[in-house]
Amino acid sequence: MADLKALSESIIGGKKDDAEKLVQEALDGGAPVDKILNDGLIAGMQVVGEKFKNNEFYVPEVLIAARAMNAAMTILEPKLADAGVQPVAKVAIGTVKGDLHDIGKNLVAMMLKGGGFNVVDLGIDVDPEKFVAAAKDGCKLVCLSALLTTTMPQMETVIAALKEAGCEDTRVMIGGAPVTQKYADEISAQGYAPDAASAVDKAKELVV
Ligand code: B1M
Repeated sequence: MADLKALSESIIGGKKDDAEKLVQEALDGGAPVDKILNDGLIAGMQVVGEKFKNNEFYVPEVLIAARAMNAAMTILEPKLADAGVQPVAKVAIGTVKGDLHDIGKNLVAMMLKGGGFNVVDLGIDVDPEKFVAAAKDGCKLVCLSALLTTTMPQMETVIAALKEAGCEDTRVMIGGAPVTQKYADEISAQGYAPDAASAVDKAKELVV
C-alpha cells in the first residue's frame, strides 16, 4: 500500500531522499501514476503554496520543497506519458528582455510544475519573439516576470508582439515586485499574481 501522505509530507518538509524513495515504492507497489502525482506531489506543493502565502514558509523552504518535488518528478515523469496522464496545460515563463532577475521567476516556474503544468522555462532576458514562438508551439499561457521598473514596459511589448503574430488566444500573466494589478489592467494582461502560490491559482483560472 503506497504511503502517499508520507510522500506529500516529504515534499512539504523538503526531504528529497525520502521523496525519491517513497515515489519509487509507490510505483513498485503498483499505485496509479496519476494518484502518486495528485495525492502525493501536487498535494504536497499545494500545502507549500498555502504556507508561503500565509508567511509560514519563506523562499528557502519553498526552494527545498521544489527540489524534493523535482527529484521525485524525475522518477515519475517517464511513467506519466505511458499512463496517458496529461499535464494541466503547457505554459511558457520567462523574465522579460533586459532583466536578469530570476529567483522569483524560478519559484513561479517550480510552483506551476508542482501544480501539474508542463512548464517551458525560457530563462532570463527573453526577447518578445521567443514568447511568441512558445505561444505558436502550443503554450496556452505566457508568464512574464519583471523586477525592474525599466523593464516592465517589455511586458506590453510582448503582448503587442503576440497580437501582431495572431496569437490572440494566448493568455498572458504578469508578475514581479514592481508589477501590480493596475499595471496588468493598463496593458491588457489577462492575469496578475503577487506571488508564486497565487500564480498557480491564477494560471488555472486563465487556462483550465
Ligand atoms: Co536587483 N534590483 N538589480 N539584482 N535585486 C532589485 C529588484 C531592486 C528593487 C533593488 C533596490 O534597488 N532596492 C532594484 C530595482 C529598482 C527598480 O527598478 N524599482 C534592483 C536593481 C536596480 C538592479 C540593478 C539595475 C543594479 C545595478 O546593476 N545597478 C541590476 C539589474 C540587472 C538586470 O536585471 N539587468 C540588478 C542586479 C541584481 C543581481 C544580479 C545582483 C541579483 C539578481 C540575481 C538573480 O535573480 N539571479 C539582484 C537581486 C537579488 C535583487 C533583490 C535584492 C532581490 C530580488 C529577489 O530575488 N527577490 C531586489 C531587491 C528586493 O526585491 N528586495 C533587487 C526574491 C524573489 C523571491 O522575489 O523576484 O519579487 P521576487 O518574486 C516574487 C514575486 O514578485 C512574484 O513571485 C515571487 C515569489 O513570491 N513574482 C511573480 C515574480 N515573478 C512573477 C511572475 C508571475 C507571478 C508572480 O507571473 C508570471
